Amino acid sequence: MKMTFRWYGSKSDPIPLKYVKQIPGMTGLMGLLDKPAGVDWPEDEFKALVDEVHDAGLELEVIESVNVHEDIKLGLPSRDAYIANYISTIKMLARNGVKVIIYNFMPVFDWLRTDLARVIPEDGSNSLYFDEKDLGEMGPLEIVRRTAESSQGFTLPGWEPERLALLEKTLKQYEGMTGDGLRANYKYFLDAVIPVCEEVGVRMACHPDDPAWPIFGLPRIAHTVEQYDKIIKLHDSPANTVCLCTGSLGSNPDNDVPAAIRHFGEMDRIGAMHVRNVKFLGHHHFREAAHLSSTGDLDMYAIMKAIHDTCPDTYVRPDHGRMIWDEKGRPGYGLYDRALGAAYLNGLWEAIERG
Ligand code: DNO
Repeated sequence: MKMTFRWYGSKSDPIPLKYVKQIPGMTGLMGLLDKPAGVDWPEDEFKALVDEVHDAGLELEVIESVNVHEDIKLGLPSRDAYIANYISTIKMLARNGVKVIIYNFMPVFDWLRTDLARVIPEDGSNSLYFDEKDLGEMGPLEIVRRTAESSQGFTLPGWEPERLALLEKTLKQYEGMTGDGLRANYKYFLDAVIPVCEEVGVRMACHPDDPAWPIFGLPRIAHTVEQYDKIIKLHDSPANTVCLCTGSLGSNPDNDVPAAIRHFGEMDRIGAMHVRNVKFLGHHHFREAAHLSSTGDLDMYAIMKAIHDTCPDTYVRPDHGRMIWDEKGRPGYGLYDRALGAAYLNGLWEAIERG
């Protein structure tokens, strides 16, 4: 296992890289460049990021959120130009040492919550929260407005202003799109990019829908094991993999997360792992918990054991943390609780290895 940390770059992340390096066992980052979907990432900017990360004594082998342009997901004629940019970015990242690219194929929205700072009554910390009932009352435009307002001035992954400016138009374009239609467009994308990944030695890792069910009537096709099996078959290759996010898949109690890890781990189809815990509060209603098993509903030992047994060399990062100790930061991406999460996951790992 390689323990890593999501980091947004020194211009936008208040956490100094030196602090990340000081978390015990931290080997590198899941990094990103803050670029709108569809853009060919500039090599000079990326090289500067690589140098900065290496100077801090960390690796940069995983990149997140190379976002897929909506025109690709919608299957519009303009998709070919965006796919060409995507391919150029893949080649550039590979030239600069990247091994895994995490992306998603969710229409319009990336992850979604109805409250970014819900107080946890037991200890006064706060965390990301979702209640479908609140969503019903809000509607897509309202949820976007609220999320932007409560993001503490930080851009959130998947909630980039350029994308949201077009929201109304994009929602209209999806009218009538079915799961099969979206999958066909996904295949077109994978058929173009996966051969390039094979050639340059990069793996694409698809992040699950979060939460793990359709929202606002939009089709979503990556939130169960069966759906991921289909995705893998769309273009069967060791470079077509899953970013298995325990908290996203685990938001639906019907998903057996350790079994899912074992299923894809045994097939060598896990490119990266996001590891966090979830507390169920009712139907389509949950909040994010501390990483410790007993504070939520996922069995974190079983999750780490499944990684250990089936994909021990994969990249892992502690996922969203709570906001604790009065830290001010990007919701879900503070330093303190993610550092505690990494330490806990490393502790489980050591016990599994030695036991
Ligand atoms: C949320 C993140 C996701 C993930 C993207 C990958 O907090 O885990 O935004 O990075 O879905 O494209």
